[in-house]
Amino acid sequence: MSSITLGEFIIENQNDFKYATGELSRILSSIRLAAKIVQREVNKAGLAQHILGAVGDINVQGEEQQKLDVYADNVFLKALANRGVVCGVASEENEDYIAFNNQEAMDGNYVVTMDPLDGSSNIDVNVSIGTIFSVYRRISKPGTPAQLEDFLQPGTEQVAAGYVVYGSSTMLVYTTGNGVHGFTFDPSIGVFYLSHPNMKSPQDGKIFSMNEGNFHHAPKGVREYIKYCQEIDPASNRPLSARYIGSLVADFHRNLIKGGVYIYPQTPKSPTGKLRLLYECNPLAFLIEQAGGKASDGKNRIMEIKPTELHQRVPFIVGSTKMVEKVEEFIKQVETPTT
Ligand code: P6P
Repeated sequence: MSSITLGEFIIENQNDFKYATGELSRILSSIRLAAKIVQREVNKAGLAQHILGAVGDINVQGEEQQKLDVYADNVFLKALANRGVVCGVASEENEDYIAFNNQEAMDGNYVVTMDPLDGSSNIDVNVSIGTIFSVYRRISKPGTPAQLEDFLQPGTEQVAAGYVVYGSSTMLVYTTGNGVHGFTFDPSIGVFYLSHPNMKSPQDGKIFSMNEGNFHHAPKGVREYIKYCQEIDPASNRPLSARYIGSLVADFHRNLIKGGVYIYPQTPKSPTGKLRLLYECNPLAFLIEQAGGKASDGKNRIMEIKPTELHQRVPFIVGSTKMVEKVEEFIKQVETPTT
């Protein structure tokens, strides 16, 4: 493993960033700090009964808030609020966006969208979970509180995005538009080391990830694709393998490294899809495109969708370019059958 730490890497590469004023470096450093704190709690969650179990509150997604969800949200908010470069945060755990009200923060030029602990239903069964984040430059006037318009920007406006996967090891993977770089945490000294420089998504793969409990309710084009994956055709390496952890960051991370496609389509329970555009789909779309892959809603490039609300959901197909395009092809065939 490289001996370059995340901190050194951020500093060494901050001039790649067109607004290189050190502000983005400070944001990434605050995310690094928060990730270390959350990692500590996630890794002892099995022991720390005071953390486990649902708060009992229901978050805006209608899901029971696990205490670790709430804890992670607070840790990231505090880390971001204290750096004076972020004026506001939109988080899965909060119905409205949070506009920091101290003057130093209001002078900040950036906003962050985040899912502080995605896949939290897996917390008490010891399955990998993750944090997902996006960074945008604000649109509203510096020196004033953040506004809704700052958060409703298309994903093409992201200046940075990344995730932390709390798994067999903890990794932080991010991009500032100059490739995707992965760092592995060494808990013995509390440092993230560069372990996966310049990550690239294989253009094709043998893994498809979908909750096949939704199979019969998914759009026909998606059903046709899943059947295509299951057919026997050695010439095209089929059948493919189904791998679905039920934790987006873990499924995404595996597919990014090995090649694969993750599909969360429209379902009767989630007629516009389950995953949220602002803090799940857009950050992962930025990362996968930077790694040479693709992300769409089945027809449109995820990052070109203009958000209309904070917790907007979209159908999400993300991963190896050839696999995403195959899904889009099946969807198109069903919608525009050849005569
Ligand atoms: P289902 C977790 O709640 C999440 O947002 C993603 O991490 C995960 O991929 C998906 O939902 C799982 O949803 O409906 O398959 O349980």
